[in-house]
Amino acid sequence: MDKTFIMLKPDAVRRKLAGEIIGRIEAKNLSITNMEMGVLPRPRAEEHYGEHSDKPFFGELVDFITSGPVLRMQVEGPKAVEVMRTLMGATDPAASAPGTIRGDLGIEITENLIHGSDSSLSAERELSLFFGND
Ligand code: IDP
Ligand code: MG
Repeated sequence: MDKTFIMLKPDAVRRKLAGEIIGRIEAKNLSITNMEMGVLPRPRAEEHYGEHSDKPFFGELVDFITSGPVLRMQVEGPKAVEVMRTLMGATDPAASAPGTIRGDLGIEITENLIHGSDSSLSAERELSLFFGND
């Protein structure tokens, strides 16, 4: 079984879409094997998004991701990383395909509802950062 790190962003929680999104993950027959809710401390958010620290949108991204509670999950299943990226859709919800979480539920690039690890290596790093395992 593969594992990935998924985080429902503050817009998803604020808009009460957590149930809708979790429903899609479960309907795909992936398993949620750890879950935690809370506001990310800023240093933790900056570490999580460290790869983007030199991008012009970094400050906005960290402001947004710390703006309210997020729901963090460990999700397991065959090809969990790739399957979740497919369910999520492209980064910009304005361009994500209909049928995907971002394509169906979002329209702005910052408020794109969900984070999912982009590789097994990122998944290990992110699961270790948030849940202390890999
Ligand atoms: P991903 O979430 O699909 O993996 P990344 O390129 O890793 O996309 O970017 C991380 C997050 O940064 C995105 O989910 C999005 O919220 C935000 N982001 C990415 N590109 C832009 C941009 O051009 N402007 C504003 N925010 C952006
Ligand atoms: Mg990414």
